[in-house]
Amino acid sequence: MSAPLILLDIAGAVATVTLNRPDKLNAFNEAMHGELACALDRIEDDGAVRAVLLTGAGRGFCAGQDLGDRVMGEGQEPIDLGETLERFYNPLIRRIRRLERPVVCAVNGVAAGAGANLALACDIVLAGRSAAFIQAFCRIGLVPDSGGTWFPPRLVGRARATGLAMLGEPLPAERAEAWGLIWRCVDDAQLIEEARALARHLATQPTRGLGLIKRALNASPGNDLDVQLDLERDLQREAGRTEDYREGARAFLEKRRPAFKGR
Ligand code: T3D
Repeated sequence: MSAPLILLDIAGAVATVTLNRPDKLNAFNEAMHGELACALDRIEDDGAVRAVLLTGAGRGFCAGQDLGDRVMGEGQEPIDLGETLERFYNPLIRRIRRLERPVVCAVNGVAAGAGANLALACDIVLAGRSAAFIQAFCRIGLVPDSGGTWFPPRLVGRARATGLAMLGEPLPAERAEAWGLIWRCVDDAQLIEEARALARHLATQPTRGLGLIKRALNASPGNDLDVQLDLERDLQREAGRTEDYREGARAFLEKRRPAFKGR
């Protein structure tokens, strides 16, 4: 039996998803997309999961699409890459952005092509010092996808996003942090433990409130201030009805640590 391409480990309230094709730097093929979709199904269906950690096995995080599946013979009709985005990559990015639970990404090595943008779709991105982000698409005549023309300009500005997209140079993790592309760069040896600790912490926090924060931040780039203020009003109304808000306010007044339940 062949090894699973995605490992899913649910421990307490944290689900850890590991991309597991290390010999190909965890590049995506269709089977891996299928297994990742199943892992996300399980996570979405499991109300006890309150935080997700995404990482890669081996020395790379993810090298994007497996180009071995894209080699075309002479005279052969090109594969419709719009269709593969529609079927695999776009639903993946949408699911991560819409999952109303925090997703931490531990970028354990190179993140290239769709692999870089998969990382950027996560909520809090930690990267090992030896990791790098590469918008590798231009090197092979493609356009950044999986959010590669959406996340970078919003995170680092158009000038830097254009340089990354048109030059395809590796952006080392330290500079990615300095530019504001990711949350933090940490020593390689500490990466997975720090990411786990962060995910465990988030899993004890007001899950519904965090989900509503994510919804507000997702909507923000397309809204003007008036629309965003209205959205904040609506989401705050919802947050104000949660058990966790009741507990948070009570715990503050009683000068004790809150015990959030994610409800
Ligand atoms: O196609 C569609 O459906 C549209 C969607 C597209 C989304 C995309 O992601 S397009 C972009 C695809 N990705 C790339 O262009 C990146 C290709 N990889 C690289 O440029 C380099 O591998 C890296 C810069 C990521 C890392 O370089 P390095 O020197 O550390 O490692 P390496 O030696 O190049 O790679 C190690 C092995 O992984 C190697 O296999 P081997 O020779 O040991 O058997 C290499 O071929 C393999 N590998 C790495 N990336 C891919 C890959 N094999 C297939 N596809 C890959 N993307």
